[in-house]
Amino acid sequence: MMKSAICEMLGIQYPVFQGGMAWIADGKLAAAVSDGGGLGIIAAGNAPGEYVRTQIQIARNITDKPIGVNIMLLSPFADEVANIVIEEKVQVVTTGAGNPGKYIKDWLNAGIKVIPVVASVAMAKLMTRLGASALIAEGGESGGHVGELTTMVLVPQICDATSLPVIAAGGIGDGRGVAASFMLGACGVQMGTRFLSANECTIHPSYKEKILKATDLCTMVTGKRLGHPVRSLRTQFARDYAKAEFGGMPEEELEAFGTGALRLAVQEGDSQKGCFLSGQIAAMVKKEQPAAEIVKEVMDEAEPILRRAAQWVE
Ligand code: TUI
Repeated sequence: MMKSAICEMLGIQYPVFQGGMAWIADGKLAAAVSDGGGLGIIAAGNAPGEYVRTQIQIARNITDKPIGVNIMLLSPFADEVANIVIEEKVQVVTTGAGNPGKYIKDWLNAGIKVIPVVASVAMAKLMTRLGASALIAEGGESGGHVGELTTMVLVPQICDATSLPVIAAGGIGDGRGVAASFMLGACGVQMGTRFLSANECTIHPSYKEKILKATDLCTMVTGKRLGHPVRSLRTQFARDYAKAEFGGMPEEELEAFGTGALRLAVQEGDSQKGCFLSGQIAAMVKKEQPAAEIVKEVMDEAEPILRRAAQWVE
């Protein structure tokens, strides 16, 4: 059984976070992960505060274990959600796609553990100075909004730049990824794509099927021109978007092209117009199973790998 600093800090059994995937990570999925001993995280995405409050309450009705909320800082409702997590006494807040600096003091004063996603050393240092509780170092192998650096390169540099516990994210899909993350200096992992196949994950069946059928080269990054690069499955929509992006479509038209595409993928499974966010590990997702089983399975796989690692120096 592997325990780490993050387990102690948060009172969780396994150092496994479920990523706060917009439109996907609801109260039901988060509760299943937390109930399984990991940290389930509700995604606020672009949703209004009251949606997030409802999801927190749904999770609380399923589990009394700690849960987290991920605040997507580009959301027009970020301020509103920032207050709701305080009112609802959420145990952990993670943030993505920006600098959460203006909220950190209030969250810490409310007793919330604050764990920003960082994609650079500069942001890691700033968050450390502002009193963050831990950091998630997310490499560009992840699905959704991606930074420049890979997990292999980012995690050790973030570990060198901070004394806080570091959670590795991006490109982790099984126990080998967990073990490698610990080798890089992390004391926990966050996985998103792997949880898309969880029984409790309520995405459209055709989204799940696309993930289960994915192969190694199935994802691509679009959106660089508008400053928000996003990794998704290489579907018709992603190809069309890339063509428009490089073909000189005016920026406002390009913006409109992408609007609503996440919802269409998650709720309608729309293969033509949906944007199916996915990390590069999609090809490693092989079966549907309970979220709790995923948490336990990756940790059970990691343990013997880390034990065997000693053989290299014998
Ligand atoms: O946030 C994510 N992944 C996401 S957010 C999302 S929804 C979306 N909607 C519209 C446009 C774009 C995305 C889908 N997936 N991951 C966490 C993450 N945060 N990855 C990278 C970062 C990040 C990037 C820059 C964190 C901080 C940062 O700081 C820049 C600055 O200086 O403000």
